[in-house]
Amino acid sequence: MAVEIFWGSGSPFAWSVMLAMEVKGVPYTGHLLSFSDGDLKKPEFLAMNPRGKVPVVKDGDFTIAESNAILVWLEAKAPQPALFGSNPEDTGTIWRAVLEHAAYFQHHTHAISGAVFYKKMEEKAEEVKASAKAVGEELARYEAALEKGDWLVGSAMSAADLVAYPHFELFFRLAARPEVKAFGLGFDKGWDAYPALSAWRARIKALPGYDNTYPPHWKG
Ligand SMILES: N[C@@H](CCC(=O)N[C@@H](CS)C(=O)NCC(=O)O)C(=O)O
Repeated sequence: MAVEIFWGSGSPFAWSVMLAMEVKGVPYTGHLLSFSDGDLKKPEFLAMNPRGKVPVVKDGDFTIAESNAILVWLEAKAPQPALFGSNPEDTGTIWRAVLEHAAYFQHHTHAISGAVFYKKMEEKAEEVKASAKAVGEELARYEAALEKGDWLVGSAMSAADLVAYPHFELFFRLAARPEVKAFGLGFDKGWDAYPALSAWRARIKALPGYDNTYPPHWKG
């Protein structure tokens, strides 16, 4: 039986997992859930993940939530191509990049996206500006890293790339909204302000199966 993925359109965490499935060539059946219809809070979903968050993966009787945990499970199930390195040094460095992204990038973009989606930009202006500054500093780090190599860690694509990429797409999409531009957070040029990141983005977009993972509600 194919692996089942419960996901939501535009969830960067679910997108990372789906990209990893595609890259590893693991067949999966997707179950697209609706945030607005409350699918993630229905008893049958909460039985799989009491936190009511996507992604969740089911493989027969085994169920697992948390995107990074899913990636590690997937790596053990389908080791090639390796996403967590093939020697101790690469594995440690990839994990460092994955954890740094969670610790220093995601919660800042989360603060900004929360303010945008809940229309609280004015109310949370200080927090939004502080987070935008932190995001800018982190993007400069990523740009510098990608000026030195094609991938975030070492010479091959890894979990570090697949974890970070969807969050960048989501952030630049948010930054392009008129109400965010009006706030003058400094990201009006979007990806174009980051040539090395843009070249990396093109490499990710060229991955096999990429189109199957693109958020459907962003299309067209
Ligand atoms: N740490 C979790 C984060 C998952 C997460 O926050 N998912 C969001 C979508 S991007 C979600 O399901 N939110 C629904 C909610 O919190 O009600 C992971 O890595 O999987």
